[in-house]
Amino acid sequence: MKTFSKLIAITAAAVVTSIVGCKPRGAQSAVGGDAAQKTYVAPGKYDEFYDFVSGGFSGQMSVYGLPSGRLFRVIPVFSVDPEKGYGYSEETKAMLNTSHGFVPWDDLHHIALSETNGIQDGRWVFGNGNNTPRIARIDLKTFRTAEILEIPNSAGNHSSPFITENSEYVVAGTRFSVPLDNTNGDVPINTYRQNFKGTVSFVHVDTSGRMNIAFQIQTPGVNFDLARAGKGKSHGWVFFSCYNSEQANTLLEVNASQKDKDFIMCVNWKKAEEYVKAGKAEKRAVAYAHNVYSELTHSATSEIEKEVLVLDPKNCPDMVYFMPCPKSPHGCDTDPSGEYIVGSGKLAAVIPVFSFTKIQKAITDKNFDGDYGGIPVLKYEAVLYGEVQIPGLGPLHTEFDADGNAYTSFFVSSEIVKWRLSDLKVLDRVPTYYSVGHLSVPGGPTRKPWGKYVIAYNKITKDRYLPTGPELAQSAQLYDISGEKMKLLLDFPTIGEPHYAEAIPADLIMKNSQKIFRIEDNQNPFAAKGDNNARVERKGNEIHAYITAIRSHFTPDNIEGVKLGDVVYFHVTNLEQDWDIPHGFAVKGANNAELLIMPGETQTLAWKPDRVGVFPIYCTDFCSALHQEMQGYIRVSAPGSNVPITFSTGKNEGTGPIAQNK
Ligand code: K7E
Ligand code: CUA
Repeated sequence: MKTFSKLIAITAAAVVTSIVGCKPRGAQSAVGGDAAQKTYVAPGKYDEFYDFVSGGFSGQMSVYGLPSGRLFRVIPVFSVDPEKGYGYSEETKAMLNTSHGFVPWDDLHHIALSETNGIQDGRWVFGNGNNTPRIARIDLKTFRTAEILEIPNSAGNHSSPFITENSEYVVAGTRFSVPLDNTNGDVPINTYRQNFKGTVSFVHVDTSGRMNIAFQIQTPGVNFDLARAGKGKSHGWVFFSCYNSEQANTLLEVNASQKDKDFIMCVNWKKAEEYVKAGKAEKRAVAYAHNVYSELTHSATSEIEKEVLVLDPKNCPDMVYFMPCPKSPHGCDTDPSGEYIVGSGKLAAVIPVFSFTKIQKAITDKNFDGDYGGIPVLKYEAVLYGEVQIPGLGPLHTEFDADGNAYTSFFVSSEIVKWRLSDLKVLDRVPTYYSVGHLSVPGGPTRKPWGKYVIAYNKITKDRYLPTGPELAQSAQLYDISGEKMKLLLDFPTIGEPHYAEAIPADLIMKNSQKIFRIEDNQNPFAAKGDNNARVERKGNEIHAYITAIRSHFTPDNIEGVKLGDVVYFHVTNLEQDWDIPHGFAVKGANNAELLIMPGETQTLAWKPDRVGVFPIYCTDFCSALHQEMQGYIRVSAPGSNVPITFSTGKNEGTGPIAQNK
């Protein structure tokens, strides 16, 4: 084993040396000779971490192993996915319902793993829909989207979904301020300052994972960008960065970069809870979808909720404060102790670090610098712990290790800078290839960072990969942070544009991984729990085919009596009770996708035949040596035909000699 990995290391070093000629100088010097050894996970061995990576404008989330960078799974969240039938099957369509109807796409930026006592617990991972404001919860037993909640009074759910220490809340701050849903939205755009408002939402997560909007806080019309919950001593608070305190509504590039400082908004959510209890929140009429997938019925339901509770800081003193933060803050990150809040002004020359203790003191002393839209503004000097000087250009996001160090990404200068929280001294910097956005340390946003690695999620790859036409691979880079100096270990391409990611030790998740769904528990009303329940029924112009699938046939596999103008619902139940034996189901000409049905599950494909004829059906997932035999036929007759409904498996064989090809 030892010699083997040595060999790998030598080979990798040779490869690196042989390609330096066509690489920028920094690229090769950044890779250490032992990089291959440190990322090599031998065949049959497991990775140490699961890495959940946002898919940006793909609307998906993807799951990689670390340190290998191997892709395990793409989880469709806000996007339809033909691979899994998600958003195409009748059972999953409701997951993508919104108050705007069916929205089969979104822009997923941020990942939040559930926490207990500020430590990742491996139950769920949350993701935000940035475009049509939504928060999704993925169940990590099944790696499937279990719930999607739309956020009303919001337009651009970017500052989301950041989670509190015990998963009490995931938050959602609106990127765009807009006229609120219960007001007349038909106003001139240049009445922004009069009519546009911001909101931040606190979405409660109960012990089963179910989300509901506990309350919203109405704010002045700024753009909320990112957020982090307090932890430890700052538990009970959430910090939201915001820009456009100028309240510009056009050419924000210039007009929202006027002021020397924008804000981090500090929200005391324990106080907010008290105000809600005391009846200070106003009930407002809104409409938003709440979609839940049940593992018992194997189906999603979508309800439109009609009301939300809104707190106005004007009526709720001591709940919300603004803290000045230099020039258009983006990232807003809290350290493992909860004492430090790190702002990252995209256009700033320093990284301001705020002290929670000082924030509390400034509040007690009323050390304010006036107010902004009626909300007290804390004095910058009074809450500042210090500034990291000359760190780099364009700081975006900061993560932490367990040893008191912070890692900040710099988009403009394309680097990761390591600095120390105690004295704000820069300790190390490494280049990224290129233009890093978020970065992520396993457990980095929690009270207990697991450390070991920092991963850069890059916006541009230029020459790092084989060219693939006009659009090049998106990419991540893995760095070793176990020593004093950061060391580049690996590049790996990603699905969609990666923004944020969170990594978690594999054993916190793999032990809970679901293997099958018990067929006895299947409560899908269209399930056929055995071949004797398989049948085809006509209801007006609907044909319901209750089909079972088991290696390697469908029951029934010959269906006749369908007429043009009918809609056929194939309700396919996978009778297997073995791990890793899904069956697929497809029919020629269907205007949707396949079904991919897990063991014990029922899924439904709706098909409207467009012509008379005989159509093949088949299993799409290679399930046995006789997978290719897992097929059948469905006959579609003319509208007036008198062909009766018949169905069977193994009983309809033709007779006579094998036909000659004439
Ligand atoms: Cu910096 Cu949308 Cu978190 Cu991307 S955001 S990088
Ligand atoms: Cu079932 Cu292939």
